[in-house]
Amino acid sequence: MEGSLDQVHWPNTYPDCGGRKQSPIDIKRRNVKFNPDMLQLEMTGYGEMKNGNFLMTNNGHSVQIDLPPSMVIEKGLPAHYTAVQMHLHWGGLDLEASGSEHTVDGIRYMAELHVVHYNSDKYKSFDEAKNKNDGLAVLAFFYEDGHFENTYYSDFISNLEKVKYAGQSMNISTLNVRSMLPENLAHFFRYEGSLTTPPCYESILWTVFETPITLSHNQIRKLESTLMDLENKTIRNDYRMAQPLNERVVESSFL
Ligand code: GRE
Ligand code: ZN
Repeated sequence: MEGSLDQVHWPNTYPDCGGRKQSPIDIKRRNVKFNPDMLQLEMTGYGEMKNGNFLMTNNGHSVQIDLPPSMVIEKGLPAHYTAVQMHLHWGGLDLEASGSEHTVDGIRYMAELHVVHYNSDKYKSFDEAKNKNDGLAVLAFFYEDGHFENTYYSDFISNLEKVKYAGQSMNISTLNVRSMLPENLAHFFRYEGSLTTPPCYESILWTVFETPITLSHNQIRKLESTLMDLENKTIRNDYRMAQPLNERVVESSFL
């Protein structure tokens, strides 16, 4: 979709993209502030769901799975947040390009998962919440490559072939989001930011987990090479460059 050159012009059309609380950011460990009051998240309904109807879509710039309202973050955030969708951002085949949006001390990971939620204590829907400053919470996870196939991703990776072209979608009947996350959820960073695509609303409380998810080299390669955009070009490098931190502080749950 947007090459990194176009990103500079986003604020012309979408003023929020030029705001002071934009995402993603480079997380600099030495500037992070430990907050011992930040507790591990408690999620309900993230485990195995059977006989469901979960839509998986190639929207032309990413792959998205719509999530059911039974998935709720009950504790660890300022309100209850209900899941809406998850999607990924990745790099490309050539340049051995990594494609995470957030970086840590300048290091870019292979890819990044966003599990998007809205504040369901205060708002009735994602659409109502998306442009409110307390509207959204996104859980972000990094991917790294390793030697072993991550079997919790086998179905997801093979389904990519079925939504190869922009606009295609399919139904998934079994989904276990918890199994697609790292085992250790204790270490995370938190800060106030924005959507990483236009209109860049500054509505997201970000939780970026330190422990990455490991996929095999082959799985990463399939993620990077399968999906096509509206022009039938491989979707690659669908990440936004790091934005200025400005007056914000990044907190961590760990020392
Ligand atoms: C996006 O990539 O467009 C996005 C996020 C997080 C929340 C919502 C959203 O990165 O649309
Ligand atoms: Zn995203």
